[in-house]
Amino acid sequence: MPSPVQTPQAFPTRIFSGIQPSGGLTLGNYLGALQRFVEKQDEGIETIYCLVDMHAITTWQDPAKLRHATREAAAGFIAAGIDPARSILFNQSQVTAHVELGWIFNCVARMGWMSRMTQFKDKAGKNSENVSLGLYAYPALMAADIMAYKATHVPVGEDQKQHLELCRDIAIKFNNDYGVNFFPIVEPVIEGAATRVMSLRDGTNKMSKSDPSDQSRINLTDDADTIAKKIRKAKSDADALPDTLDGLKDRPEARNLVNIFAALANLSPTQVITQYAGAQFGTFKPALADLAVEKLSPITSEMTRLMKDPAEIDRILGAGAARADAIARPIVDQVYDIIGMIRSRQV
Ligand code: AQP
Repeated sequence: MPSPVQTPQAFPTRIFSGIQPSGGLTLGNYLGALQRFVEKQDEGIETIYCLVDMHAITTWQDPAKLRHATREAAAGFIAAGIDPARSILFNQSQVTAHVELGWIFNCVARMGWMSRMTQFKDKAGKNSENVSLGLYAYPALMAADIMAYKATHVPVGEDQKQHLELCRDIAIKFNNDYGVNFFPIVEPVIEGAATRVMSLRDGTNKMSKSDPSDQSRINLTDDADTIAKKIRKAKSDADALPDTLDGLKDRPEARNLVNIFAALANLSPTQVITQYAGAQFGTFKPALADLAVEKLSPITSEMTRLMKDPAEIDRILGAGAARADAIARPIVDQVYDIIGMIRSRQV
């Protein structure tokens, strides 16, 4: 019987996070995740960012569109400020350690844990018999993505909190099952004014790349006119903005627009509400549209420029994958040794 070892061991701070190239990046991805990725990189922390294409195929993807979306997401990361020399930027399928550890974690995670994942319930809906097994197992692969690097911190939007709790449970169970203190217990980094950006059509639904309505989201590829139009048409209400955040309690669409403003302007929602107390949406929305265009247009233009050279994007992803593999391979090899796999193949 292995003895549970829970001696706290210092793991060096290492950031890992990913985004699925299951469509174009949205303002939700940008404010909830990408902005944080850039901040962490600029703080000088070791940062590893991954386009999780293996997660994307948990729902069927047209191969040509998947390739395009992966390159476009890479362009989005770079345009938003990720420097491939300082951060490791790559696509998941080029580093096989992820799926290898993912399988091992499938054997660690419990069915009961997976069944409680609300994102699976939301995505599968009434169709749970017909969705892929991969969609169900997704959070175990996500835990492997993080643990293949022994990452300690994961910047994410609010919707990923439960998956990170599962990652912690898997790491704890692995450490206990094998009597080791091998994996760190990861900390979610959920920061900023817009950790859950909501749909522009319905303030109770998350803004999502896969929402059938393009009007529900701002894409990082939208031009200035489209961004301004989508914000002007965003669902709101007939009341003026209140003078405290409490006044937005039952006004999800208004709250969402205030949060988006705050995140884009690098202010707190309270500062925005103080500035716009008493303003009608006829005043607030154009101000928000101008701000969004000012912040997003340079990113869109740079993405367009980068997408003209897909071979260069592929080169960056390949170089990032080689650096990622150099970290993950020895970790996964140690996992094989811990769990009792023979590794005698000559390389
Ligand atoms: N609306 C959002 N607000 C704040 N953060 C968000 N994120 C996604 N949507 C929002 C954060 O972006 C990171 C990458 O998410 P993902 O694309 O890998 O998966 P997702 O959460 O399932 O995003 P989508 O847009 O809803 O994708 P689809 O439609 O393909 O399922 C995560 O950190 C997430 O929190």
